[in-house]
Amino acid sequence: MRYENIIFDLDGVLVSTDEYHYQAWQKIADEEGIYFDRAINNRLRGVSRMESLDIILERAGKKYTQAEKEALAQRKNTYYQQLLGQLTSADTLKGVRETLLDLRQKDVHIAVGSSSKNTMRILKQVGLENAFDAIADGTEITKSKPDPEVFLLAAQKLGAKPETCLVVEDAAAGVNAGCNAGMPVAGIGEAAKSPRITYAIAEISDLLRIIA
Ligand code: B16
Ligand code: MG
Repeated sequence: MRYENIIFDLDGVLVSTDEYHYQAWQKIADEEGIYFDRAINNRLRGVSRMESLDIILERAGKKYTQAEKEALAQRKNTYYQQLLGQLTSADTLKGVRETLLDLRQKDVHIAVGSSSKNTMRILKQVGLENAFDAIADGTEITKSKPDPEVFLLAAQKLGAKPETCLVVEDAAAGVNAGCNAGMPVAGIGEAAKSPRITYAIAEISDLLRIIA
């Protein structure tokens, strides 16, 4: 077996929550009269809530105080959580459920490594809360991707050395976090084009070929 451990990003890899993040940030930007589009939104993938807000405020016509920024981030999360209300098991990405079961049957240890503070709620809502051997998320870290903290924590929870863990990511910040953790990275979606990845995959089930 080439990899005994796989650490999955959540948003954009396991579940299609990325569209809800986009819609919630778009609402905030519209309310504040700040220009925002999908290209800017792509820079927010894998990045923490407050750092995402800082990227959006680059286009703002005024300076925001720390208290104002915290209120905006809180408001965005309220909008995001309202949208999460629609999330069902149908929102897990193609092949995820079957591939996770196959990996566990092959004794591959699997974990989640996500910047999101909403990770547990999302996993419960799509019925994947018991699908992993370990979960490391935004509630447990001080530095978000591209810092390696969340992936190193996931490896530690698995009791695994970083170099034995394969990271699966869809975003530049996450690919860099995996590389900074000393882990090989499989890139999916936009991340499949990153020069820093070890493997490009079109869908999650391609992992079964990589680990064989
Ligand atoms: P929250 P990931 C990331 O999740 C998202 O990609 C990113 O857009 C979001 O800002 C971040 O989580 C924080 O999310 O506001 O729910 O704490 O890709 O690391 O699974
Ligand atoms: Mg992601």
